[in-house]
Order: sequence, then C-alpha cells, then structure tokens
Amino acid sequence: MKIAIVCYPTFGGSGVVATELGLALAKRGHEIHFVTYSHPVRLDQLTGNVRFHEVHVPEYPLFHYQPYELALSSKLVNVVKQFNIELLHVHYAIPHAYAGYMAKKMLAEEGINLPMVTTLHGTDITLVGNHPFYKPAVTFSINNSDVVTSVSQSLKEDTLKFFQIRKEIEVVPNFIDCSKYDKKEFTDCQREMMADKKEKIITHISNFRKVKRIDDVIKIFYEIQKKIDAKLMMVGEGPEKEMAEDLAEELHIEDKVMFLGQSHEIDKILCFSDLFLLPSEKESFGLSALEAMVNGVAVISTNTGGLPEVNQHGISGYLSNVGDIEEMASNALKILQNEKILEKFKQGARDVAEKFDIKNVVPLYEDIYTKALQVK
Ligand code: GMT
Repeated sequence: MKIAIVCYPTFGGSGVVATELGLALAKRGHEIHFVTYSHPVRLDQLTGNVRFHEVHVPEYPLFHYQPYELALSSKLVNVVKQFNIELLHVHYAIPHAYAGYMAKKMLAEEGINLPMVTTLHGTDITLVGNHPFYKPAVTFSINNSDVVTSVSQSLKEDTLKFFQIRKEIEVVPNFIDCSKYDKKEFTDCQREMMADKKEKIITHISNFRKVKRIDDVIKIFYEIQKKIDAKLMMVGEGPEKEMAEDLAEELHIEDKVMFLGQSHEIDKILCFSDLFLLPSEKESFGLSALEAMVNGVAVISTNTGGLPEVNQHGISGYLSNVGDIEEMASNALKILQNEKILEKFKQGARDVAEKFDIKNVVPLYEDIYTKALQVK
C-alpha cells in the first residue's frame, strides 16, 4: 500500500509511535510518506519506500497565527496526487484529522477517494481536544474519519464519554520493537558515568508538562534517597523543568538529581536504570513506561488512564492513586531494597513489554487499512 502518515515530528509519544509504525510498515513492503512540518526525530532512515515531505508555512505579517492546517491539507493533496497515495493515517486529532478531512474533500472534487484512519493518542482527547475551543472540530473530525483507533481501552472510554461519537473506535495498543533490545545492547552501558556502583539509578522521561506531575517525581525520589543510595536521571525538556530544578535545590538533593535534557540515547539511559517513575495526572498509554519496561526497568506509576493496561501491578512495577507520593516511594523501596525482588521486577517488566511487541501490532494496523480501503 502507499500510505501517507501525518504526525508531530517531536519527541512526544504520538510522533514516536507514528514514526516507528511507518518504518515497520516500510519493512513489510509498504510505501510510506511522512507529511509534517519537520523531520520526525526518530526517522533516521530515509529509503526508497520511506519519504518525508515537509509542510512549509511561510510567515506572512498579516496573519497573527500562521495557518498550518491550510498548508498541511494543501501539501497532502499534492503528495497524494504526485505519489498515488491510497490511504491517509493521521496521528493525534488536532489539527491532523481536521486537515486530513479537508484534503479528503478537496481530492473528492477531483474524483480521488482517500480513506482516512485517525489514531487518538491522549491529550488530543483528555486535555486539549476536550476544551470548548476545539471540541466541535475534534468531534467532527473523528466522526468523519473512515476508521478511528485509540491507543488504549481507557482512551476509547474517555473519547466516548467526552464527545458525541457515532463511529466505532478500535483499540490498537502502542508497541515496541523487542528485537532491538537483545543482550548485546545491554553491554553498551555507561553506568559508571552516571552513578557509583552502590547507587541505584532512578529515571523519569517526559516533556515536563504539568500533566506529568514533575514535582511528584522529585518528592518521591526525595523519600527514596533518605533510605538508599540513589541518583535520579531527569530526561526531557519542558515548562516544569525550572520548578523541578528549584525543588531539588530546596530539598538539598541537587547533587543527586541530574537533568539530562532531551536525549537521543534513551535506551542507553534506560538500560542502566533500576526504576522508572511516571506519576502522571493523566496518561492515555504511557509509551515511556513501555520503553523502560522493554529495557528491563521496573515502573512506579499512577493508576490513571491507560497505565494499568501497560504497567502490571506486582509484576512490572506498582500502581498508586495520583498524588500518593508516600505509597509510590514505599513501593519503590520495596523493589529497590532487595536485589532478588529487584531482579524479579526487572524480568517481569521485560516479560510484560513483550506482549506489546511490534510484530503483534503492525498486522492489526494493516487489517484496519484494508478495512478503510473498502469504505467508499
Ligand atoms: O505524553 C505526552 O505529553 C505526549 C503525548 C503525545 O501526544 O505525544 O503522549 C500521548 O500519546 C502517547 C502515545 O500514544 C501516550 O503514550 C501518552 O500516554 C499520551 N499522553 C497523555 O495521555 C498525557
């Protein structure tokens, strides 16, 4: 199939999933065209059947806001015509499903049918899309997609709760390529650069937005380090970073907390981590937790949204109510203070991650594409 994928090109989970999906589909012989405003961060191989088309939005002083949706839908029309694209898969409803729908309508005027699959990722439903500013447009774009998927059962339920949806929503979980994480990768660790042998390494990765409850990450670590030798790796950039730096200083643990910024070496960091913290307010899936788990890292998370579908309580880690810092710290210590228990959780995390192996999930998308192509 010739498929156009629209996604955010940034470090966010939706863009990562879209990119990994495109690359996996290309490996299975499909022709993939990524259409977005800059080169997707995880797109490191452009081959004959993987192409990238940049959406330019020229600055014009009259416009207070530059019209990205317009540029994206026009670009889609051109790419579809030039490369005989058969199907469009948009990741994140805002504004991609809306722009995709416009492209579909423009192409229909010329007698071209372009089925559109929309994948909902989380904040497009639970935070941003739900706002009255966007709600009518998001509802419309979902109802006018040919097939709609969500990355967890919980997100499907939220979508049906918050929006008037007439469409069936199919749950297709996010995935990970387990074959990349063989034993060889683990020997590449540079643990000693981060911590002493006796120190446990705890990691958090996110875009440091409010919804991630970054202050809880620091507070949970504060409790942990009172009892055991440990370091905290904070990976990512975002609006809450400064607050987190200040809080670490206030608690006099700044020498134990390392802010590593945005990193292209997530797996290197994770492969020497012992524990991953994800105390989010909302999380439709928690791709970063899955990335930790496939690296054999136990996860302490909240039980919000789709997290219970990913992190298995008592097997890959533990789940707690949002804000329950005390319980999350005590569960972390339960895992970290005993080497045998730690090993059991590391293995549990890796085993659970295998259920989300890419080889089980990509065929589900292929079936969905076949179904979408049958919609006229
Ligand atoms: O978590 C973020 O802030 C980024 C956001 C995104 O759109 O990239 O992540 C959402 O989609 C990911 C991929 O499907 C999910 O793993 C995240 O749980 C989801 N984030 C939220 O629901 C807050």
